[in-house]
Amino acid sequence: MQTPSRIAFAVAAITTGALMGTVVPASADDSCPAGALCVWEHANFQGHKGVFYEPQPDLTRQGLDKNISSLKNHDNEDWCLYAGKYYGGADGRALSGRDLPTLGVFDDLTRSLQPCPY
Ligand SMILES: [Ca+2]
Repeated sequence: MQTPSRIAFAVAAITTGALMGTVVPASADDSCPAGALCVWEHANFQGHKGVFYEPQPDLTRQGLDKNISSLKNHDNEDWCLYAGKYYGGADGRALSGRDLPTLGVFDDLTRSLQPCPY
């Protein structure tokens, strides 16, 4: 089921895509295993990558605090991204199975993330 808020998040991610740069490292690893949420520091699955199977209350330790710019949700459930550490602040929902080359208003905003509890 899709709520209006989930749809708005996906649309926002798509509409800002044209504003992003075109620098693409040839060796970038844009893969993401089944069951994982994968995030990258740059748009279009470029740069430093994080692969998560568990909730992350503080992305500082992965070098991704306020730095995530694209993601792939290959888990079988939706993941929620939060503007605050420990799942606080504004949140956005990354739908299961969705690849998001840009994150719209959530670009460089996420400080924690977890499978959505609701
Ligand atoms: Ca970034």
